[in-house]
Amino acid sequence: MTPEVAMQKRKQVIRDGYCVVDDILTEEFLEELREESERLIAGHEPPPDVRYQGQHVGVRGVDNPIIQKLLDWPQSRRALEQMGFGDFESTGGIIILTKDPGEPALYWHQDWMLWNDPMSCSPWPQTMFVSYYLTDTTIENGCLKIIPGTHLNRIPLHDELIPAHEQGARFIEEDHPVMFSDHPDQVNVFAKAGALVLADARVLHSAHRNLTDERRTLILAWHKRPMTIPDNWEDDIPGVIANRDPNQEYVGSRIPRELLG
Ligand SMILES: O=C(O)CCC(=O)C(=O)O
Ligand SMILES: [Fe+2]
Repeated sequence: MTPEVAMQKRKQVIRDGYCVVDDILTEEFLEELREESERLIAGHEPPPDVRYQGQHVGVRGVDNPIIQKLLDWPQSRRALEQMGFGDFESTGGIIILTKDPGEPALYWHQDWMLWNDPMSCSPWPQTMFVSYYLTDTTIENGCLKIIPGTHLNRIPLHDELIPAHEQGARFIEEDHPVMFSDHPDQVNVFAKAGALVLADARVLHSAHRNLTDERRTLILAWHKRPMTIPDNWEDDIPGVIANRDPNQEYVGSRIPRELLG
């Protein structure tokens, strides 16, 4: 990435809540990840409640050298640094998420779990998923959809959603009219295999159903930065963050209340 492109991607993450950086993984490493993910999936019995996310296999780098190699992948590290996100660290593991042929869509959700913490309204990202799709993604095979800007700004959909994952959405019906809806502002995120898809945990996202006869596999690695104002932040800092007490404990919550504008 040239410095200009990196700056443009950084701005996109801050403004829209996501970006895609092409050509991060080599074809050889992708092949290794395809084989390893198939091996891990074969030894896994998916619990029925995660069917909207697919297999949902969690693997820690300390337990698997190929996964550790992905978490340490120099091109990904370099891309994060070039975008000014060098203070993000992986949580040490990944989740393999699949959509097998015919499997349903993923519901609208966001993944930030600290909505009681003033840091929730940071104009910079605090938690991001670093995702790699192992096949090219299209509407037909279940690509990601994102509603740009929803990490910072409330839209009516926020107040109509059932909270993500274990907090409710795993147990909804496949024809839920809101959770699986199309939104006029949604963007389909087409990712080439080996690209890095970066998104702010707060942004509203979902994925299409897989209408093809091939499995769509995603390896998702959560990354976090410290609960501080970034050293390289030059824009305004919200008052609630400037005055935030770092020693206070905030009860976790997946529901955006007053801290989402
Ligand atoms: O399947 C995808 O493309 C996205 C997965 C996701 O956002 C999640 O499981 O939280
Ligand atoms: Fe998600």
